[in-house]
Amino acid sequence: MFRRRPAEPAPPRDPEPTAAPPQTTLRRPRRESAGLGLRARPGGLGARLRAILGTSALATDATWDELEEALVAADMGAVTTLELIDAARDRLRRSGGRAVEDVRAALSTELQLRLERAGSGGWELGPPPAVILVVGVNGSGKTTTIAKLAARLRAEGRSVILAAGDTFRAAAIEQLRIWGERLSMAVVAQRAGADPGAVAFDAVAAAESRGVDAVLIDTAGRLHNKVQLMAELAKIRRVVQRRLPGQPRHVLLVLDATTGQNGLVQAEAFSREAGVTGIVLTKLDGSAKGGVAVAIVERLGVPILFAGVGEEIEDLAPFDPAAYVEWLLTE
Ligand SMILES: Nc1nc2c(ncn2[C@@H]2O[C@H](COP(=O)(O)OP(=O)(O)OP(=O)(O)O)[C@@H](O)[C@H]2O)c(=O)[nH]1
Ligand SMILES: [Mg+2]
Repeated sequence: MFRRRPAEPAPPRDPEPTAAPPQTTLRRPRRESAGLGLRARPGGLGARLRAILGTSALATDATWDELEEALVAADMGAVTTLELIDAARDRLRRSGGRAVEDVRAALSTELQLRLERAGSGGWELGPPPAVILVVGVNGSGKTTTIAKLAARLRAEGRSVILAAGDTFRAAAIEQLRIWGERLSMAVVAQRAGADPGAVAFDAVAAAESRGVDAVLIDTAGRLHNKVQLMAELAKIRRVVQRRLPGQPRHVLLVLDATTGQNGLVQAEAFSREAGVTGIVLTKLDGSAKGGVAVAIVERLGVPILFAGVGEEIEDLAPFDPAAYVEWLLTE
């Protein structure tokens, strides 16, 4: 799921029509295989682990202390790290292992257990139309993720409508329209400043009457204040629910991996108040740390469903805990 590719500077956000990326031939979403194309990360956790575990054949207390520091430095968070180290030590004690390769294996197992504990793969759409609400702070990658998901769904043979629920900025509506054109997909939009609930309602109604499989609703990442933002998201959910009981099927929280532990506080707020069912962790390609995924799942109890690994339409991979842990501990 991760590829070897040098990090590139991000282009400016919210392109106006003239600044839109050149029309390129859309490639199909990449096919995944576990561990495919692990990306090298200078200064990543892997190098640090090799240094720590390479100094002696047997793990000592000092080894565990150094591991603890390395995991915290990789954004795993102090609480998660302590708990993880304890669990890995326990696991080794029970197995009688003390060699450094046993330490690595124990860490790997415990990491995977934690990532899988919140469940995984829960990405069934159910009966059409499936409504997918996409939330997250501004700049986290919501709109880009919607385009990537739309392309993925279409490659699976499903029809999709995009809804421009971020009515806060005209540029946001335009950005989704551009994606709609590139993907040849219908975009339901109103003017800037319109009620996002009304946009969601229109999109759901259009999906019902046209027999569309999935509605992806973009939302604002920032309003005048947080209370307003949460109220707006709640209203969109209510509007959808009233029209289609049991929907939205998914509320995806888009989180930028490079914001590390800071992002987690915001994530908790969204998770509590917006009824988040799954996470998309974006910009893993640009994150030298990346350990935040573990802290997210531990703190929110919500599974990571997809990983954003670049800015192109195909740069979205189903989150595979085993491949992720391998990448985290190796690169
Ligand atoms: N490297 C990288 N860049 C990404 C990824 N996902 C999104 N981006 C970039 O992040 C920037 C912001 O993405 P948007 O999709 O506009 O973010 P947003 O959450 O919709 O932002 P607002 O509409 O302002 O709330 C853009 O430059 C994207 O190309 C990713 O997985 N990797
Ligand atoms: Mg956006």
